[in-house]
Amino acid sequence: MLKKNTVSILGSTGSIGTNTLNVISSNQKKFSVLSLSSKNNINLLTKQSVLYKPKIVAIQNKDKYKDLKNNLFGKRIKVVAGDEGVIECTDKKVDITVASIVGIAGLKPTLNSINNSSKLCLANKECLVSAGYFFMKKISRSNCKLLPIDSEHNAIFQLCDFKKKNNVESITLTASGGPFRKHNLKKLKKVSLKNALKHPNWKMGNKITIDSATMMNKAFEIIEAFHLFNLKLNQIKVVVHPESIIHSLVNFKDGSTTALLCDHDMRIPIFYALYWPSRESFNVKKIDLFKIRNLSFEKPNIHLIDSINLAYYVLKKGGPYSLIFNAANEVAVKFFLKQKIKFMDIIKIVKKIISISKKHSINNLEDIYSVDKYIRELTEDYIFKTYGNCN
Ligand code: MN3
Repeated sequence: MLKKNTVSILGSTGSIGTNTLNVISSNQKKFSVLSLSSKNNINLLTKQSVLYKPKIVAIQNKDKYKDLKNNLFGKRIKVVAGDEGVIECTDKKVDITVASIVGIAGLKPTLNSINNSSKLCLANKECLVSAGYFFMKKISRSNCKLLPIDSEHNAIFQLCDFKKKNNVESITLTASGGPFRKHNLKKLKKVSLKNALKHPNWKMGNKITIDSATMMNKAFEIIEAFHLFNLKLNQIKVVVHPESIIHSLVNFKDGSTTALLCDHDMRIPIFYALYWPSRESFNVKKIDLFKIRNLSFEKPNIHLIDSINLAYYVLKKGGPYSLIFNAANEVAVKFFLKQKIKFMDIIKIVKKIISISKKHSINNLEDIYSVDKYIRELTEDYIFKTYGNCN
């Protein structure tokens, strides 16, 4: 019998987590689940645990520990809780870790998983956006192979052997442009929460859906690409491609450009990452060029271009500015989701916080957390002062 690959999923109840389990269930002879973790969703975590029989499950919200423990009574599954519990899930040797916790909360467990995983399939953006230099240094000193799951970066990974990077002139990240790619400023100012949560192509969590609408998501992806592939700023380009069929392109020095095409289904990059370095068949919708007929390309909406420009700006400024960028955006999005600020305020607030932040020095992980915390408080204060009491 074939030896199964063990898999740990950090953030198993979110969109990437559930898609990962969906891929795993298509070939349970190949994979066995070692650990699962979730922030809050004990109902789904219970279901997943019963189905996939992990050795250990973690619920980050300690208040839900007792209920989860009761749900899994007699199942021979170790139940742990809190941040420590999530980290405990990464303490055992494992073949594959899928890191899909949303936000800065994913940083510590993902960093810990580098010590114990042969392969790290990364979906969490903050590891690269907030702690890119730190994270990549740790990867380069480890035996852990890093595979990006984010569809654009997964495409670039598939297209190019970055050991021969000197052949590459630049990369082009594609962006769907979100639901407001054609909106003028007047319309953008009136965008409702409901409309901002409707992404034309991808079904994702709320935070990333809003980030796609503001184009902040593409800005974070520029930062991700910068660290993942060790590129210069002028080597990273963005094109709006509303059909989301081309997932990114590599432009070689000799004039050739290669592109990766597939349906917009997150299970495809997840499948690729889980099976890498081999390729196997996957029962998923394959693209039909005769049905697609046309692929189109546009410049980003001029009224949202500030988001993209911020990525280049913070990378140029260096140090902790990407961290500041991310923290300020996370807070602004939180207030937009609570309908306390307007859609276009998100970009305004993030720009403002970046401009008033002083340069913090970052020497270790604790510095990253303390700057992150400081910027979140600063952003909240700023929002309270500028937009009134938002409680
Ligand atoms: Mn993406």
